[in-house]
Amino acid sequence: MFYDHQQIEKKWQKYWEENQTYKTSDSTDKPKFYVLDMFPYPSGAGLHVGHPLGYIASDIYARYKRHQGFNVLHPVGYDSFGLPAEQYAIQTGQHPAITTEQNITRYEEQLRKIGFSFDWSREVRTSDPSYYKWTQWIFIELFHSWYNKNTDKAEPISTLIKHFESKGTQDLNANETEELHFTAEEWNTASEMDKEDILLNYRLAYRAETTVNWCPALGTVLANDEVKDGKSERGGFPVFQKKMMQWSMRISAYSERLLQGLKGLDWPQPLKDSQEYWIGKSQGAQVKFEIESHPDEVIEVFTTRPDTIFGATFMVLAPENPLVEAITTPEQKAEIDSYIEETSKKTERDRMADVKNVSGAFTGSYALNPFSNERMPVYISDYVLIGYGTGAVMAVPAHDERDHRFAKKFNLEIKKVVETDEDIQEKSFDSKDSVCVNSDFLNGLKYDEAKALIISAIEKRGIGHGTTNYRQRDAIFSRQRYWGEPVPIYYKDGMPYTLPTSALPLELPEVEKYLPTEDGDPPLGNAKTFAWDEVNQKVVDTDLIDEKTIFPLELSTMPGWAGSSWYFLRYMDPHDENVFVKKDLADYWGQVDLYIGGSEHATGHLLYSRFWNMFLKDRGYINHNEPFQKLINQGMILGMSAFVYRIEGTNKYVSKNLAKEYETQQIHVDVSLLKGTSDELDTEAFKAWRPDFADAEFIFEEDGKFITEREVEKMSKSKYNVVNPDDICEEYGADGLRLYEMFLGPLEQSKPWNTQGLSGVYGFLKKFWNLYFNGEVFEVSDEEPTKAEYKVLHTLIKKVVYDIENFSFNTSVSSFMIAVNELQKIKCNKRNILEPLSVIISPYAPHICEELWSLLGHTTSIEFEKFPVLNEDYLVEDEIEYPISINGKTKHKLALSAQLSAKEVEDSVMKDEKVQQFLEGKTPKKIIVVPGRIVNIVI
Ligand code: ANZ
Repeated sequence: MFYDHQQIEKKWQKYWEENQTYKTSDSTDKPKFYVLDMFPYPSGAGLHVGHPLGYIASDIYARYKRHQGFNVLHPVGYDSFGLPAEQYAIQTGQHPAITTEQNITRYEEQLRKIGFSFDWSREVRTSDPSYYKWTQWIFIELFHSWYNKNTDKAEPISTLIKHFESKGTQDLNANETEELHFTAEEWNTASEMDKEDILLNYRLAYRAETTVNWCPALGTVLANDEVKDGKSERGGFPVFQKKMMQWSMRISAYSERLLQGLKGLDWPQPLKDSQEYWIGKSQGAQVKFEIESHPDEVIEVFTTRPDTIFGATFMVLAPENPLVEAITTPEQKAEIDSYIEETSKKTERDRMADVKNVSGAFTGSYALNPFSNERMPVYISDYVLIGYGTGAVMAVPAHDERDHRFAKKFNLEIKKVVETDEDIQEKSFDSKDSVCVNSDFLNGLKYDEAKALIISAIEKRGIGHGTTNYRQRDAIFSRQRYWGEPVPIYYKDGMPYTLPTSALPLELPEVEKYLPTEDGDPPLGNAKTFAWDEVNQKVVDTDLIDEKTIFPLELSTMPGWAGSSWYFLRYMDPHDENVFVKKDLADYWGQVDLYIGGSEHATGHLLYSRFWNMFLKDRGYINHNEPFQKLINQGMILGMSAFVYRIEGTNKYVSKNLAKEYETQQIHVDVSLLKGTSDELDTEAFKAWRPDFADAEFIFEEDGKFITEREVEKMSKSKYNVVNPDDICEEYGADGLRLYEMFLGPLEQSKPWNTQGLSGVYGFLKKFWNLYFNGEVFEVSDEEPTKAEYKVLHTLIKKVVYDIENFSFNTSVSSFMIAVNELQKIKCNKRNILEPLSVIISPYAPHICEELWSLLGHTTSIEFEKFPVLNEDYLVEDEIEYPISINGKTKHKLALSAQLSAKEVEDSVMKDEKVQQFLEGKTPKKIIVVPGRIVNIVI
C-alpha cells in the first residue's frame, strides 16, 4: 500500500497529544532517566534544519530509554527573555511579550511537526512571571548568603552576622570583595547602614563598582563572552570600558569547586579544557614592595614565578590601580594622565590580545626589590589588568616575554637569574626546568624547590605569602535593559534591600518607551508604577517615592543567563507555586543524565548553571552538586550558500563562468531563488526579492542560463542558506527528516546539508513499509521465522543497541537499511521479525512505526514496548567456509559445519574429492587445522 507519510504523521501527532503519551509521571518505582536539550531561544526566524539535529539525537535516546523501562524526563521550554525581541520593540513599539509569544507559537508548531517526544505539560518560559518569580527568589537567596571557606560552602548571611557579633573578622575565612578587619565591638556598635555596607562585601549577590564592557549603542553592559574583538557579539557595536555600580555574582567563590567538579563529568575534553582555562588557576605568591619616598604605600604584586624575584628590575601597575595617583610625581603627571585616557578606550580583551605593541608611562617613583635591594622604576602599562591578581606586577624581563618587550622599549635593565637562559632573545621564555644561579640560597635548585624556598623566605620576612589565584572573575549580573527579570531590590538611603519573598514575582512594569530614559537610567526608569511601598508591601506609583516608606526599585534587569541557570530544576516540578522544586522530586530526578547542545555555551551557561546548582545544594535545597552528568556537543549543519557576481559599481550581474572577465563582488542570494535543486538563478524571482535588485541586469551564459556560485557555510538566516524543516516534513515526512539528519554523519561533527540526499532515506522508509504489505494488503504471517531471518533481526539488535549507547546514530540508520534490504530479499513477512523490527526503528522514525504497530493489531502506543533483547545464539554461524591450502597456497574452499572439532574438520577435508585430486595420491606430511579459520595441508 502507498506510504502516505502526511496522513500517518498527522494521525499520530494527534494521538500523542490526545493521549498525552509522553507526559511523564513522577513515579518512583521505575528508574529515572533525564534527557535534556539546551534551552531554545525562540527567535523570529523560526527553526532551520540545523536546529533540530541535537533535538533528534536526544529524542532517539529518550525513546530508547523508555523502551528499556526507564521513566524518562524529556522536557522542553523557552529561554524567552532577551535582546532581539527588545530591539524589535524599540523599532516597532510592539511589546516584546507579543513578539515572544508569536515566536514561541511558531517554534512549537515546528517542533511538534518533527514528532518529538517532549512532555509538553512541563513547558516553562523564563519570561513568564510564574517562572521568574523563582529566578528572583534564587537571587534573594544569593543576596542573603556568603561563602565560608572553612566549611567550603555557601551559608546563610545570619551565620556571618553571628560571627561578627562574637568575634568581628577574627578567624573569618570568607570570600570577600575586600579584606576587612574589625572587632566584635566595632561591629556591634556600627550603624545599620555601615553593617549593610560591610555585608555587601560578602554577599554572593552584591553591588560594587566594577569596570564593565559598556555598549552605548545597545545601552547596556555586556558580559566578557558577549564581546568579540571589542565589539558586541550581537549587532557588532563598539564596546567601551566604564566604571559603574553593578550587581555581581560571586562565582569566584566557587572557582576551585567548579574546577574539581569537572573531573567527575562525562563531557567532551575540549569543553572541560575551556572551562579549566576560563577558571585559570595559578599558584604563586603575593609580595609587597616598598616605595621610595612613600612610606605609607606598598605595591603588592601577584607572581607565579617568585623564584625570579632577583631578576625583577622594574614594576608595572595597571593604569586603573588606585596607587597610580598617589605615587605619580608632578613632572610625570601629564604623561601618566594622557596614557590613562588612551587606555580607557581599549577593552580588556584588546589589551590582552595586543602583545606586540607595548606601551606605558613612567610614574616617576621607585620601588625597592626586597631581595636584591635594587631600585626599580615604577611604570604603568595596559598589559597589566586591574581585575587580575593585585593589578600590579614585578617585571622580570629576562624571563617574561611581555616584560621583556617593555624593557626593550623603555630601555630598562634585563637581568638573568636562570642559567639556561644564555641568550634571552633566542631562547624560549619557559624556563621552568632550568636551574637558579643568581642568589646564594637559590643556587642550583630546581624550579619547584626554588619556588617553595623563596615563598617561605617571603613569608618569614613578613612581606607576603604563597597564594592561589583564579583568572575567573565575578560575573556581572545587571543589564540596563527592559526584556529581562526585574531584580527584586529596593533602595533605602542608597542601600539595597530585598523585597519580601511573599511579594514575588516582582512583575516587569509597562513602559511607554523601551529605551533608556533621558537621565540615562535603564528603560525601567520610564515606568510609571515601579516603586516599593514598604508599609503596604506592594508596588506603587513612582511619583509617590518619598524615601520614607516608599522607595525606588532597582531599574536594571537580570542577564540572559539568569533564567537558564536553573531551568533544568524547574522541569522536575514545573507548576509548584510554593517552591522552585520540591526536594523529593529534585532527589528523584537528580542530575540530567544526558545533555545535548552547542559548544558555544562552554563557558557561559555551563559555568553559571553549575555555580547556581552548587549554591542551591550548599543551601540544602537539592542534593546533587553537578547538574549535567553527560554532555554532548552536536556539530553544526552547514548550508550551501548561493552567490551572484555583481559588476563593481553597477546593478549588473554576471553568470558564474563569465565572472572572471569583470571586476566583481560576491553577494549572497537566497537559496530559495534557485531553480529546483540546480545552481541556476530564477532571475525574475531575484528582481522581485529586494527593491534594490528590481532593475538588475544580467549577463547570461551561452545557453541562456544564469548560474550562481555555491559555497558551503554555516547554515544561518543571515547567509540566506537556510532550509526550513517544515518543507522537508511536507515532502519526506518528519520520519524522513529525522533519519536523514542522523544519517548525515557522526553527531558531533559538522556536516553539509544536501536536500537531494533525502530521497535515499525516503526510499528506505517505503521499503520498510512494504515489508508489511502484500501489494495493497497488510499481510504478516504467524509462521515461525527461519534461522536466517532471526539472524538478520538479531544482528540488527546487536548493532543498534551498541550504536545508541555510543551515540553513533548515523551507523544505526545504515544498519536499518541493510536489515530491511536483506529481509526484502528473503521475502520475510513474519510477525516475529517484523514486530520487533518496528520497535527497533521506532526511536528514529516514530510515526511510521506507530502506524505499523497498530496495523499489527496493537491498541497501545509502541513507545513503551520492551526493546528487543539480543539472543547471541542466532548469530552463531552454522557453517564456516574453510580455505584449504596446500603447501601454503589456497587451492580450494570447503563449507563445513561450525560445530565440528579439529579432528572432524580434518576427516571431512580428507574425504573431500577435490582435496584428493590436489593430493594426487600423496599422503600429507602434516595437516594443520585452525578451527573456524583455515586448513593447511603440507605434502
Ligand atoms: C613575575 C614573573 C616572572 C611572572 C616570569 C611570569 C613569568 P598567570 O599564569 O596567568 O596567573 N601578572 C600578575 N598579575 C597580572 C595582571 N594583573 N595583569 C597582567 N599580568 C599579571 O600569570 C601570572 C603572571 O602574570 C604573574 O607572574 C605576573 O608576572 C603576571 F618569568 O611575575 B609574573
